[in-house]
Amino acid sequence: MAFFGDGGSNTGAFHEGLNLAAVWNLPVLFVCENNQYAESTPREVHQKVKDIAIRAMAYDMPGVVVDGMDATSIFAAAGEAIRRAREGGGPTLIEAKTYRFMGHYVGDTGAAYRDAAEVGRWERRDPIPLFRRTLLEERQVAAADLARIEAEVEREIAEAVTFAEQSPEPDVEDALRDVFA
Ligand SMILES: Cc1ncc(C[n+]2csc(CCOP(=O)(O)OP(=O)(O)O)c2C)c(N)n1
Ligand SMILES: [Mg+2]
Repeated sequence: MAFFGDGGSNTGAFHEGLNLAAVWNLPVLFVCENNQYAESTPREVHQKVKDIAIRAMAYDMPGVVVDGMDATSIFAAAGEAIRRAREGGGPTLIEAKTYRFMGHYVGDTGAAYRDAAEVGRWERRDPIPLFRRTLLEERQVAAADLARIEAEVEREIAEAVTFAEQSPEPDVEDALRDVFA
């Protein structure tokens, strides 16, 4: 599975990757997290297509648009693509339409290029509370079970932070490990 953004889908590597994956019938999921901005550039300024998923057509692979705020939809779309890949059906391009609530980097509030009303519209569809509601109302999951899972995750994160802080500094050579260039 390869994850990238709407901006990333304009680069040569994206098109070359899809082309080769299609030609070699590789078991790959290309997952585009379309959050409507490439850094601070709105999507309509940097690409003309309405749906990035249609770019799959140029490489003769399935392209799927999915509601990136809805975990259940993503699970279903990914499941289908994974099944196809495992059965030898080749790669799939999935475009998840979503949003970035914060800025692009620490120090970027996002306020310089997005108005509060737009951010608010997307925040109302925040995938985490949305999925919580689905679990409580449609799947009849008990609120106490969600609270217990949340507490477990909080503890796991706290342990990971402690582990990181107490671990020795990495070696300089580690900076180049797993880097392909
Ligand atoms: C080939 C290349 N061109 C330009 C950049 C500079 N750059 C860094 S992030 C970015 C925008 C990426 O947009 P997107 O893929 O939508 O990711 P997001 O900003 O949503 O995280 C750009 C142009 C880069 N890192 N690599
Ligand atoms: Mg983006």
